Amino acid sequence: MADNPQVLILMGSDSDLPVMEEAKLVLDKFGIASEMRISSAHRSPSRTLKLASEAAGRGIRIVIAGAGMAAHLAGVVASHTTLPVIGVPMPGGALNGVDALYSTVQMPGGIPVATMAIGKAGAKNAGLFALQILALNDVRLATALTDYRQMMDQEIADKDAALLKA
Ligand code: RP5
Repeated sequence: MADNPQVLILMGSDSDLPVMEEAKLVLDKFGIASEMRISSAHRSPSRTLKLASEAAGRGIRIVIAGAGMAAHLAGVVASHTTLPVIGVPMPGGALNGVDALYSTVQMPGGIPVATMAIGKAGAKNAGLFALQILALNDVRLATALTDYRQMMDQEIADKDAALLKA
């Protein structure tokens, strides 16, 4: 378990882990400590309530919540904390994540969830979005994020140059 995690990465099932690890990878890359936990809005509601309501008191600053199917995890967490909650809809199930996308994004006015794309791209962006929030008060992190964008830009330029030569 990481010391003093700033970001709590929650997921509804261990089957979500291969996707949600993308968020942790990004946070690790930028040196931000996070904690991954499993709790379900439906199968373990009391545990979910405890994790959400105690998060701020433990020093957590942002919660990333990923769940699939009738995905209520991010919304339930958001209803029990005023920390920013970033939702990641999981792919899979009969509707391959569209159910989770709608369940996560369609929050009633008053309890926001910042919803990312379905699957690994969404989990990666959840990590980056958390970093962007933390960077508001962290110049080192803001600079690292600018460098990351420049690196992506350079990668595209390199691929374009290689394609031109091929
Ligand atoms: C959701 O149901 C979980 O977040 C997961 O995406 C989905 C299926 O869970 P398992 O049946 O694989 O545990 O609550």
